[in-house]
Amino acid sequence: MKPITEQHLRCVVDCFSVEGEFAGALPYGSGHINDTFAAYYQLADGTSKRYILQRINTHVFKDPKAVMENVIGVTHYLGKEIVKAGGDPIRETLNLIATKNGEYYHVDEDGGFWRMYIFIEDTTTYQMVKNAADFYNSARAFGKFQLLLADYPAATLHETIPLFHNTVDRVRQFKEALAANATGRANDVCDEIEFVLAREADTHVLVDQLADGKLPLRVTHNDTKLNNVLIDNATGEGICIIDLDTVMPGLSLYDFGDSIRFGATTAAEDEPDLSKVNFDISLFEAYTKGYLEVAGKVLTANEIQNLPMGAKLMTLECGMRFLADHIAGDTYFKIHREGHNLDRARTQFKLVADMEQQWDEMHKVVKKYI
Ligand code: ADP
Ligand code: GN1
Ligand code: MG
Repeated sequence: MKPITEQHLRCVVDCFSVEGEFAGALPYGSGHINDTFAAYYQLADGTSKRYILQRINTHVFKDPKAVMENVIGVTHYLGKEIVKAGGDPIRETLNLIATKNGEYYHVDEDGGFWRMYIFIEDTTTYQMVKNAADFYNSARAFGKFQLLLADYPAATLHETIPLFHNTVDRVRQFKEALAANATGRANDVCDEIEFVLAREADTHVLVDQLADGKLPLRVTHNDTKLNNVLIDNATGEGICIIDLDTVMPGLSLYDFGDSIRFGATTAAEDEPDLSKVNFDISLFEAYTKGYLEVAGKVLTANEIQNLPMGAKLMTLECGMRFLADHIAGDTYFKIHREGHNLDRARTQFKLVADMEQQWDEMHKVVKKYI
């Protein structure tokens, strides 16, 4: 996608209906996909206010209009549910800012898709779990998100990335990247490739149960990283779930599993020193407790039984995606150094191996909170 100049940003923000004088925008956050900025405005009373300004990654989201239809539908629905429950719809869900044309997105002259959200102040997003309490609180927030959307008309949602968490299809895509070997890098990562291929049979476990009607399709978030929940600075609670581009029908196990792969670990997702990367069963327990306390009442016995498998498969899948992108030449995830996607892939595989070693303990933890 085209680099973004200050001039370009000025033109874009001018299309949104915002009070005050635009004072500049700075890159914000550490998402791997969209271009995110904090846009600052000077108000007449001398104070300033900021907004989140984002350019949707149209290489990843091929139909950005469909993404926006989902986001509009889901945020409006959540706003109403939050009001019904006596909550604050401005802090507890994302709120889109309209453009001067009364739309919720602006398409620039290069075809870039832009949107703006109210900036939810006095919150923090963590790139790594600092303590079990934050992780527990994030679990409750993602559990609540799923409950609030339980009656959302799923048929109206667009599948913004087809087969997003279909682990069987992810293996197919992985093999495609291997066969193409666009960078020649496949030759240098034989152990990692072998690690994935040795677990190919596992990748069928959840997909097959979904096809056989043994696991229910729900409205899920599908990108439940810790940095996609805003933690309230005052209360420590997970107050708002953000990054709604992948809200689609999916499995509860995808949401549970993706949180575990990112959070129940002793190191960052991209830690190059694998001796620092370990699956942390006490963090797994904190998350399981929080998630089941809130979402447990609607989950089936079979979903609960499969929580460890959700964790393992989402971790394997993510590792496979990072490795495929490394081999393909880093065309999907943003990278900030040479070999970044390979480092990311290796942490995921280390976590998978650790989970396999602690498989029985993981099941024991789940049983404790049923
Ligand atoms: P990406 O899809 O690239 O991950 P996100 O939508 O997650 O982009 O946004 C990136 C970061 O911006 C988040 O991790 C969070 O720190 C911050 N952020 C996004 N939306 C808001 C908001 N409405 N209020 C405050 N911070 C936000
Ligand atoms: C991406 O957008 P972000 O950074 O929250 C990716 C997720 C991966 C994650 C790995 C649309 O999430 O699927 O799990 O990176 N999002 C998309 O960190 O592909
Ligand atoms: Mg994000």
